[in-house]
Amino acid sequence: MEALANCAVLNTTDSLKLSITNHLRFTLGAYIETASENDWYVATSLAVRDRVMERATQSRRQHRAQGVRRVHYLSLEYLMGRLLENNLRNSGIYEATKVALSEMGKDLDSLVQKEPDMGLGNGGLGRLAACFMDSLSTMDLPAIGYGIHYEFGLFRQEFVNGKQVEHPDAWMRDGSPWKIARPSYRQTVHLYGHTIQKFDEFGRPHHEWVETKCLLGLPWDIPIVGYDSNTVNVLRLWQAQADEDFNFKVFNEGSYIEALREKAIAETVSKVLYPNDATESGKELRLVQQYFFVACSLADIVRRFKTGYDLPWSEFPSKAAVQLNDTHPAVAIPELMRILVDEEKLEWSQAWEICQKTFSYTNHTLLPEALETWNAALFERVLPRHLQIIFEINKRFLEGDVEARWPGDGEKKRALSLIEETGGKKVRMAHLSVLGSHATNGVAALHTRLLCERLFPEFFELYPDRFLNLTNGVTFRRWLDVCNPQLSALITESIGSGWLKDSTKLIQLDRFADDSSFRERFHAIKRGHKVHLAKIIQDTCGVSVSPDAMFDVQIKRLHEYKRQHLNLLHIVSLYRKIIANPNFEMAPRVFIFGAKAAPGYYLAKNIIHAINAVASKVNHDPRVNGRLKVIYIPNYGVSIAERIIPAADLSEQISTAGKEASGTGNMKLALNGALTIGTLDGANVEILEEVGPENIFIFGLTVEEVTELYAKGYNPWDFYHASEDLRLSIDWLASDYFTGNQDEFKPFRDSLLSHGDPFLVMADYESYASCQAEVDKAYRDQPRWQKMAIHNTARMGKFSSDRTILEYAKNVWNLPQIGV
Ligand code: GL2
Repeated sequence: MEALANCAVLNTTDSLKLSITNHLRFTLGAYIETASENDWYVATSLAVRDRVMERATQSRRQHRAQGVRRVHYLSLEYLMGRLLENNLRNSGIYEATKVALSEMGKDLDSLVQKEPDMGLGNGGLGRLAACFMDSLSTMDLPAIGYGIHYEFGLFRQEFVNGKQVEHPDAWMRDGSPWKIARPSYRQTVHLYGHTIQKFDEFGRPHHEWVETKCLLGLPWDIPIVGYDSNTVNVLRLWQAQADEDFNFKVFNEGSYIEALREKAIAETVSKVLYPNDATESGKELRLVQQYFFVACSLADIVRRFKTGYDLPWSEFPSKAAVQLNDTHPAVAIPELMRILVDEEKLEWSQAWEICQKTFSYTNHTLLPEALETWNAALFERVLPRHLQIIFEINKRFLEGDVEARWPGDGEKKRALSLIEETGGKKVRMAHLSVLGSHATNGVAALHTRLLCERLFPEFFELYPDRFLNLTNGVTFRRWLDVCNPQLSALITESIGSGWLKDSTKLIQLDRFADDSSFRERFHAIKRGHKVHLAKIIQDTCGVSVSPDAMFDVQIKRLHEYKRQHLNLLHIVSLYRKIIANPNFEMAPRVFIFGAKAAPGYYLAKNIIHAINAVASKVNHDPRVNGRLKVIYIPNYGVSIAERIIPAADLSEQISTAGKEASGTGNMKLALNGALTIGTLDGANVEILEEVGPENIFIFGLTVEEVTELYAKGYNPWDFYHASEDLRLSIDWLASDYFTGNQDEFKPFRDSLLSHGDPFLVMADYESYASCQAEVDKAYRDQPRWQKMAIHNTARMGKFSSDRTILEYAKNVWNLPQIGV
């Protein structure tokens, strides 16, 4: 690996051995003879971190010396997973470290498993941020990721009698060798209080925010190692701490306990990740979290600008780009205005221009319930000055651009306003984000089109040039090289190295689909992963599955729009057919689910219970005779995904058209040679374009057909009565057969029938079931299936997050690639 030539001496087996043993002895105080597996994991990680930190410092120095523009990625979530193996492979020292450890009697692959997942995110949005961090370093782009140092990540899921139970995820109870505290960059954040207007000597008014409560933000840095590159950027996560002077008065009065109680309250701000995916709950603590990390991050960016350069404020955007990962950090817009107007005394219009040039915004969902709004009264209590600023932005906008474009049109003003007036005033964070930035992007072509046509039609009319599409991608390092090193090696052997950094090269694999000996090797790798996953399933679920059955996988958050229940109804239908006809022929299938439901999402939890109830019947029914197994792997997360994805044959991407903004699991699975059964939704549309209709299974209503169906009037009962298969399956599921209790799955059945089936499960069922019959036929023709699988892997080049990131760099951030 060329890029590391300058520190080659550090990367020899002997040097690594010395580092690891030194850390064992001097950092951990352990004896080599008696050190625990965890000690070995920590010592190895620290040895790797030493090498990485050297490059992080070099990168920072280089970026500063060249005075380059940096992107600052603001995200409330980062779903990083484990770091050791990824960092070893990305820095090209995996083999040397493996040898070093084995010479000391240790197995690297088992040490790697000691690392707890860093699960500081809910799902796709958080994992996307993690993939982007990998690509930013790999593509040599100057970047900093900002987020929250949550003490507890996404909850740990357990099933008790088939029902989800949540436990805290204490991922850093034992510390983490990857993070480094940077107390010298601590920040102070103000909250609550009130504003007063004052006048300067010329009688000009200005605002002061007074009698606030203070919090401190301590930054923790995590180095992000690029693949085959010397750039090491950092992810900077803020931990909330009580101000030293916090409630000093109470303390002095002798109320020691009371003072410490307040301190504990201050520290709850970074305690726990909100476990909601794509839905918001409007809670005060969430707003405080958002403002806390935004204020710390902007203060950090401003500090760097002021100390690094001697430039006027108008040059701020030429040094700093700030990307808002969804609306969660949108309060950054009024915060930067506050800094520029109140603290730096800039004119409003100049401050506003700087803001718009600095920020850009990614929208990740069209679901109305996920569009963040904040009750204005709550907002005012927590951030009184920011609400004033938002009102002022809104006033100038409505009286300026909107009035100029649509004079006297109250309807347009209502539609565009940053404030929703119905049912109590609410701040619309998506409108604020579009208005306060120079670019708004969707995350797949279809999603961006719907964003412009349906979500922001008026903004799109007013500012068409602000909107663009940037289709998501995933890092091929973690999602192929790390999770499927066997396939990675086969690809390199076949088309040479280079494809891991230039994914367009992957297409060279396409011609190997016709090579039967290649097909056999490709298939043997898949089978190896299936054997491995079968063992995990045996160990965690106590069910034995055959690696020769089709592994049909649906792994993602549990949500009605993702339609795990559509999958389940099809399973119930197969089960019924098998019982009715002992000779029913089908390729044996293992249906594999992995999904967490938001703890307060009652219906999603009912669906989990239903899947588990069906699983326990199917898996123990001798009449099934090996044709069907249903597996629900508990506690789905990044690490288990790395085991499931390489073992998958079929990838279920079956959301209601128009609901899944992009999806990224769809890309990871296809990259690892799973065929997709999917709707024309999100990035599935572009996967279809890449692989061709002969290599994918598409079913269901299109976005336009969904609209037509609603216009006609949708009645799920029509579909219930028209399909005997569907009717019998639903009624059976809602009977006492699966749990002994009639009412157990009534909520599930009601949602599909009497509550109107909001995600069109009934309407799409027949199309789905007949598409599944096609899948069955294709799987029974193994040479055909394997060809299709290879075409899928070969044609995924577009979906590398490197491509996505380079598009952001060119079209949004105007960022140079800097070799370090
Ligand atoms: C999501 C979308 O639902 C998903 O389709 C998309 O792939 C990701 C990343 O862009 O973003 N939006 C969202 O709020 N979550 C997502 O996963 N949580």
